[in-house]
Amino acid sequence: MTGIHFNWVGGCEIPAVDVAPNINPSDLADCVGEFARADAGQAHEAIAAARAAFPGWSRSTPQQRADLLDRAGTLIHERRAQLGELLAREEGKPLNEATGEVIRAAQIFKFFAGEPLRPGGELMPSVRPGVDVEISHEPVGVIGLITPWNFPIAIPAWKIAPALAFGNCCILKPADLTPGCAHALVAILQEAGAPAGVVNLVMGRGSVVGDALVESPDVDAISFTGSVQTGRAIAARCMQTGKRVQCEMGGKNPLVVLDDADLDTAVSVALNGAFFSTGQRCTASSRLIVTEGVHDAFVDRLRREMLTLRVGHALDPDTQIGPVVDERQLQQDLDYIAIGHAEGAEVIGGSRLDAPTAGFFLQPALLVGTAPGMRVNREEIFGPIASVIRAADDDEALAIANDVEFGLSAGVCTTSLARARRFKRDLEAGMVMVNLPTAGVDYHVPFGGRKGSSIGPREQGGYARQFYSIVKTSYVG
Ligand code: UN1
Repeated sequence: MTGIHFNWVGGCEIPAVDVAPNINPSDLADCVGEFARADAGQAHEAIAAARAAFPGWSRSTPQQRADLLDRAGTLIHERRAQLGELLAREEGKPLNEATGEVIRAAQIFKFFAGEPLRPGGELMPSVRPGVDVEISHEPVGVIGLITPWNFPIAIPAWKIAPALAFGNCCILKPADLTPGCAHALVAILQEAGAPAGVVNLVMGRGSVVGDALVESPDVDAISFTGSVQTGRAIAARCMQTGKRVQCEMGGKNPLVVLDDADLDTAVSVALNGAFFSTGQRCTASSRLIVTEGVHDAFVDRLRREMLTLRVGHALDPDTQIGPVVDERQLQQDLDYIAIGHAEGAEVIGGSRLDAPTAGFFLQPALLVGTAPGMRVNREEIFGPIASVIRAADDDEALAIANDVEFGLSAGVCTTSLARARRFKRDLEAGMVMVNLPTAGVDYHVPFGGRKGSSIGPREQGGYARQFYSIVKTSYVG
């Protein structure tokens, strides 16, 4: 990928008013390409293009929508090697994980290709004689999709695919750090035959393009994934401007390891959940809450295995943990390691690493001997850093797990069915994982959280219909 990559508005690439380089975090000498940055005027052009396309697309047949999404899924899958390499280069995920994410994006399009064809309405008699009531789902309109850098193809896919499946037009505003996958995805949708204006791409700054989408009276809904601070501000503005809104934000996900856990399972679940994808997942296990009987054995094994994880260039086949996404995030990670140390944690790992290429490499870190009230146990870090909290028993472990403002994902490792049932019931989280990592979710089932983690209906699977369509109740006499 070289040269300038332009924004897509109304089915055409539009001239760039500003461009920014997309730098590989594994190798700062590698520029993935130059990407356009839109101004507010171009964001408004995209909104107008989506509005103009809406009457046609909202009345398209289920077959037309199914065919478009199916073709897009096929093209993504065919190009998985090339797209996986692009993702690994721009975001820093190791190539196998990056390619896995591309395949997941293809699967998402294939799943949503079936959605327009699945029945969605109800018909029932009225309480009044001679009257029927129909409950149907209609497209919402023009939807602004604001996506983060950590899943640069899967998250745009799981917002664009249901938006289109249910007859909406959309404007994608990808994260500034990862425009490449978004650009490639929108180009594939054009190639697959998306009518002009149905999908628009407006790369640029959140404070310019994101704000334009949130403020515009011609945008009917916003789906956002990103930080708590931005999500809350977006949700508040959407309320004021009368928009439907869905925000997936932070997590401080607990993984509870109980005395009777299988140690091999618990250690591999913790390693994967806490450190894979460089811990840059809102579903990452950042608090490992371990009961007394297994604490020392668990920490000992986890420490040893964590220190063998190979950190390196995302395209190196031996790499298990890629770089941190950028300098700012790396600094935030190092700051939290220092804060944990100052708060009294024993810090294992966590040094900045040198590699043959200049990049943002950080050795994973385990913070041992932490207390639930420490900042490292309350604030989302978003790096390869996990803290360990010792709990006296199941009751205390559960209380600690729930004692944060977030509630996205939560895990428990146990061999007891009764304990698993109890934690499944009582963990305050949108998703509970038993003997599985807190991160790494299926694409055909609901995704989302509770408390400070989420606002609005769930994403993904059949539940996506709740956000991307609007219910109409018709009375026929
Ligand atoms: C996953 O864990 O498979 O931004 C998905 C995030 C989430 C997606 C996590 N929205 O990390």
